[in-house]
Amino acid sequence: METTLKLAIQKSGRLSEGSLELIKKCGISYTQTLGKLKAEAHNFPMEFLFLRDDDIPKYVANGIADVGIVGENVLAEKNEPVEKVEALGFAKCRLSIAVPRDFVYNSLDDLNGLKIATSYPQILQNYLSENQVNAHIHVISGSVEIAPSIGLAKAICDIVSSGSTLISNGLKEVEVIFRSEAALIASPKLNEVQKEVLQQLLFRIRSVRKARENKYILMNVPNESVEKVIEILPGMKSPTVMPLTTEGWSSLHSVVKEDDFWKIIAQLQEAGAQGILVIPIEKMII
Ligand code: PRT
Ligand code: ZN
Repeated sequence: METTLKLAIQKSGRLSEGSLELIKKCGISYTQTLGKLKAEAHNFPMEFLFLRDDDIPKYVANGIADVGIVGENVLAEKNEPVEKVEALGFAKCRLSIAVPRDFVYNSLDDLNGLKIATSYPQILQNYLSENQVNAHIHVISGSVEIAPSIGLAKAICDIVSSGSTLISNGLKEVEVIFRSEAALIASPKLNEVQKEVLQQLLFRIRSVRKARENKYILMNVPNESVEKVIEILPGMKSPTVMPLTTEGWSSLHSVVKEDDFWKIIAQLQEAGAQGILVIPIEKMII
């Protein structure tokens, strides 16, 4: 198949698994050879480039790749001329300022005059400037969390997910300055064919993500309770109701949001629903 769109994804790291899983769920298959930097899709006009995440915005900007999957934090930090096409909902994290546990912190003013270690000088500088804080940014490329304990800086600004890294380094989170998730980015210079392929990819991504948020639900309901159960179900459209061979009972099918499901389960049972099955949906096109 002729390649038209080159997609840059992280070679190995926190974005790799989510990126590859999404591609797979989109029905795009490829053979990855260990150690290789490139792979070609078998059934979609796409080629993959496996890169370090920090390089992805630059490569998309200069045309080595056409589209890419990267954290919004890296995208904001690198500030390359690329377009954010879609947030993808995985690799969620935040960029936060943290100080030693015994630091008496009341407000951003307490950071004035301090040295803050970070790998995100651009985002941090923008935030400090917006808030009229005068602090010194000390750029380090890794292990930012150890900076205060070795006397390199009084505070840090780093990626936080569960928060356990901060805690185990004797730090506390005091300000969230940026929220991030993986995003699909694209070069502004795509040709018409590439734009069309990107739209096809986006259509698949949205179908996969919609499906992931929703569940197919089936249950048996006594006929006299059908109306009541339908009222409880926040379904896509009106649910399907089919008679069961058992006299006086119906089978009811619908689609519910996973989050909603947990809220309504007790109400459904109370209304008389039995044999409730909740089934994952592969793709959802609406
Ligand atoms: O080698 P390469 O340069 O490609 O990878 P990398 O080491 O620079 O990045 P990687 O794989 O660590 O992260 C890639 C992207 O994943 C980041 O740019 C974020 O968008 C996103 N992400 C999501 C995270 C985290 N969660 C995360 N927890 N990136 C880093 N962390 C680190 C953080 O730096 C800190 O050391 O995890 C630690 C904090 O985690 P908690 O759970 O203890 O709070
Ligand atoms: Zn990186």
